[in-house]
Amino acid sequence: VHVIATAGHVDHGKSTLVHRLTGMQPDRWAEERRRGLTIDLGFAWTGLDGRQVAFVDVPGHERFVPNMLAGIGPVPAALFVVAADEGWMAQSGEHLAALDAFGVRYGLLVVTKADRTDPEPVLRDARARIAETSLGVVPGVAVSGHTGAGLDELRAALAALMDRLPPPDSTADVRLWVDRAFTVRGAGTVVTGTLAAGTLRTGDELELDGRRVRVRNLQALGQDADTVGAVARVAVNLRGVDRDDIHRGTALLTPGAWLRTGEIDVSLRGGTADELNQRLVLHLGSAAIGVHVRPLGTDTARLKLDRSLPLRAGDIGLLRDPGAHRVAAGIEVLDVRPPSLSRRGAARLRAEELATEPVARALLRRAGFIRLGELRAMGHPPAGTEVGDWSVDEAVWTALPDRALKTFSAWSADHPLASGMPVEALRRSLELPAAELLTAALSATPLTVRDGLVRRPGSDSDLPPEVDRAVRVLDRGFVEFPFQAPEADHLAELGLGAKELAAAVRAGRLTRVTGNVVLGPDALRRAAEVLAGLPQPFTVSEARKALDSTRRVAVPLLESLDAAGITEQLPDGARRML
Ligand SMILES: Nc1nc2c(ncn2[C@@H]2O[C@H](COP(=O)(O)OP(=O)(O)OP(=O)(O)O)[C@@H](O)[C@H]2O)c(=O)[nH]1
Ligand SMILES: [Mg+2]
Repeated sequence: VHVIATAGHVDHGKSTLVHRLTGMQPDRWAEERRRGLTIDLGFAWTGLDGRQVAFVDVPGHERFVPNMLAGIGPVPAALFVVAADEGWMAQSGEHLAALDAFGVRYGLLVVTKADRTDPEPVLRDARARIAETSLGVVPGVAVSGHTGAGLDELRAALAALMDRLPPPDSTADVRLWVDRAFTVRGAGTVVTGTLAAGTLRTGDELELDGRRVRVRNLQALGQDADTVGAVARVAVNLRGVDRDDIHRGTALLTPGAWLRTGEIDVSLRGGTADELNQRLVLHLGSAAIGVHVRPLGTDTARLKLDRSLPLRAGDIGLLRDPGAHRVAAGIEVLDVRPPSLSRRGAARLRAEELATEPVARALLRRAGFIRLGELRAMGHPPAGTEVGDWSVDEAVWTALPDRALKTFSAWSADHPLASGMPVEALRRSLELPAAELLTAALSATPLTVRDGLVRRPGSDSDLPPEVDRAVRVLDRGFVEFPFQAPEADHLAELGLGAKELAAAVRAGRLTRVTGNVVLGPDALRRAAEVLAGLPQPFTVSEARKALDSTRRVAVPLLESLDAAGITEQLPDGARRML
C-alpha cells in the first residue's frame, strides 16, 4: 500500500479528485457534505495499476490547517492541488510551506477545474513554486473533476510516483501517530493512523501513553488483516483503553523502544532562531503541541514542549505560528536528552557543540555509558565502544582498566585482611552502571574475579579437584564456627597435608594462622569485626570467648592481627583495635 496526502487551498477540488479516483467519498461528516467543505481528515483508497493506494484527504480552509498538518505529518508523498480558475492562493502557499518543512520529497501537481479555464498558466506558476521546495520538480497534470478529463493521465502519473517512493522499513519500531479515535459498538476503542514504518500484528502488545494495550483486531483499507506492514492506513481495535483517554497526536508504540521527552534540541530549516516567536506550535506526526522556543545558534533552538512526546533524533516536524497562519520553520530533532543550560553562555556553547560533534558522542562524553537500547530509542546510531549491552565513551573505556587497578590497589591497602575486593564495591567506586562493564574492563588487567571477589593475580590458581572438595568440607564447618581450626587428624582424614594446605592458602581459599592451623578465607576480617565490638582494651581470654575459639587458635590469630596493623598489643599484654 502507498499512502498519499492531498494538499491545497480550500475548494480547489481535492476531495472531488479523491472521490473521482477511488469512488469513495472522503468527506465523512454530514456537516462537511452539507457545506461542501472538508473539516477533518478523510480517507479513501483504491487499486491502481495492480497496487493499492490510500489517500489522506486534508481540508484546505485556513481554520483547519492543524488538521491538515496532522494528516500530512506521517505521510511520505503529496498530491498538490491548485484550481485553474483561482490559481495560487493563501493556503496553497501555507500547505506548500508545510510540505517543505516536513521535508516531503515525493509529489505530484494537479491543476483542477481545467473545464473552466486554460490550466497552462497555473500549471507553470505552481510547478515553479513547488520546484523551490523539498518536493523539487514535480510532474504536473491538468484535470477536470467534473468531466473526468485528464484522469487517465493522472492515474499514470500516480503509478509513476508510486514507483519512485522509497521502500518502507517494515522491521522498524512502530510509532503509529493516531489521527482518529472512536468507539465501535461491540468492538470498543478503534484508532486510525498512517503506519509509516514497522509492522503491526493482531495480538501485539503496544504502549499508548505509558500504558500497555493489546491489538484485538486490525484493519487495512477496510479489510481485516492479521499483519499489516508499512506503509499503510490502519485501523487498530484496542483492548485495555478507553476512547476518552486517546486523542489525536497520541502514538501507539513498540513497548520499550521509545523515550518520551519534553525538551529537545532541534535544527531549523527555512527560518532563523532569532526570528522565531517564543511561543509556537510544534507539529510532528499527528501531534500539535505548544512549545517555548529558546534560540541556541542561528539555526538551532531548544524547544520546551507543553506535553511530552515519544521522539527520536532525526524526526522531522514544523513550527507554526497559529495567529499569523504561518509556518515559522521546519525542524529536525537533534537531541531528545539535551543537557541543561544553566551557566551563562551555555546556549552558545551548546550551539557550537551541535554544529561540530555528533550528538551521540557528546551524550557519551557526558554520561560515559549509555545502553545500546537507549541510544537506539533516542534515535542515534551506535557510537563509542560497544561493550555487551552498552555504548561506552572511548576515552572512558581506555582509562578504565588502569582506574580499576588503582582503585583495587588502594582498597586492598585499606583492607589487608580481605582475600579480595567485592565486585560490587569496585563497580560502585568506579561508578560503573553495570557489572558486565567491570568484568569486561578487568579482562584487560591482571586482576581476576572469583566468588564475587576481585583478586590479585596468582591468588586465584585453581586447586586440584580433591583439594577443592576437601576445602569445601572445611568451609561448611567455618560457617558456624569461623574461629575453630580443624584438628590435625581431621585434616589428615581429608587428605590435606602440608603441600595441599599451602596450595589452598596460596589460592586464597584458606587463611594460615600458624603452622597447620588454618581458618576460612575471610577469618581475619571477621575476627576484626568481632573484636571491634568488645570493650577496649581486651585480654586474650576475652578475645577467645568472644570468638568462640581456643587458645591454640586465638593466640596466633591475635598475633596475625597485630602484624596486619589491625590490633595492637599494649605493655600489659592486653590488646585494642587500631
Ligand atoms: N467545474 C469544476 N468544479 C469542480 C472541480 N473539482 C471540484 N469542483 C467543485 O469545487 C467545489 C469544491 O470541491 P471540493 O472537492 O470539495 O474541494 P476541496 O479542495 O476538497 O475543498 P476543502 O476540502 O474544503 O478544502 C465543489 O463544488 C466541486 O464540485 C472541477 O474540476 N471542475
Ligand atoms: Mg475537501
